[in-house]
Amino acid sequence: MVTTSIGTTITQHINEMQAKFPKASGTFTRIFHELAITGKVISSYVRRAGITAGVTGKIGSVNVQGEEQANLDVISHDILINRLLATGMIAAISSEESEEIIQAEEEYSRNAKYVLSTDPLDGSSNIDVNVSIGTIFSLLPRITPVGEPVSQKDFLQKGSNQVAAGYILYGSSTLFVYTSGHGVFSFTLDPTIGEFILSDDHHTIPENGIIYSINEGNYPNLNAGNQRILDYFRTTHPDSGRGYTGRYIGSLVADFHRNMLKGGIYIYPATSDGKAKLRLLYEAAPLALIVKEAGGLATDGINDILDIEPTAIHQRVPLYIGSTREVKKAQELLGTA
Ligand code: P6P
Repeated sequence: MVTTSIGTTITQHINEMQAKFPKASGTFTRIFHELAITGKVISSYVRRAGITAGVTGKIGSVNVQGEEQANLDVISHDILINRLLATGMIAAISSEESEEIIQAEEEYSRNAKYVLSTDPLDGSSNIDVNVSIGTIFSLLPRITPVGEPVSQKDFLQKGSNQVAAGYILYGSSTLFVYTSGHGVFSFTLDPTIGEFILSDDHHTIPENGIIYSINEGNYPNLNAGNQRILDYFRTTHPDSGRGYTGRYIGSLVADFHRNMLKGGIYIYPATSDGKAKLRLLYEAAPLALIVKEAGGLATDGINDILDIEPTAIHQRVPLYIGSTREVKKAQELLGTA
């Protein structure tokens, strides 16, 4: 018998989640519907990057991070900003691609209850070589009074204050993964019908793994503690008597997602001069909320990522994130466990 069921769409899922919370006003639901649409639109650009003029390549400018901007960075930023602010449910957005926070223009948005931090397209240096890339988002409750302009302090909240976080992975398939504190849900985009279909309704990360993900080329620039970590993962898997398996494709969302499924650790340490690369608000904190909900850990080497009080919207932090055993081992080797 041919099944006619297409499974649970993200729309159904979001509506069902709202129904579980009688006091829910539907604001959250509206935001997530729009995030799903945004994922589909960005995915459509990513999937035809090589054949649509103006999508690949660099635009000849650098973002606030001093990183060259790819066309698709700016396209993704524009899509996300326009669609999410148009909901009237988001008061302002902080984006990797914009030095300043972007206030909603519409008067009605001044009363919105949420702000959003985002990396619209992380790993964009991989676009032209067809490696998976991703969108990361973090939803925070605003703390300034509604009706007043939003300020940076609405964004400078600990990661544990996030009401939701997620990523959209443009890989061999397009995945939408999120948590709002009630489990980690994963949806796969069915391109034949243009719908995200529920593919995992309670994702957990293995308590331990065999994978370590780090840019090995940074070894000479690492302090002794981080070199100890790298030496360990290269040589000493506790169950096999040899080393872990190195897997690193230089795209955080893709590396993180693989380790969420297979278990292991992703590390982007500070260099010995103390410089970190990854951003707290729209990379480390949202992924930390997801991994914690999935049973894993995320730290800057000393503190739980979710406990860090941000001081700047583009603040960078070292990141050790993944299975509990490997993250704890990394902290032990750093001497901070
Ligand atoms: P490196 C991409 O720019 C990114 O922010 C992450 O997606 C990725 O894991 C990391 O930087 C790669 O950095 O220095 O290894 O090229």
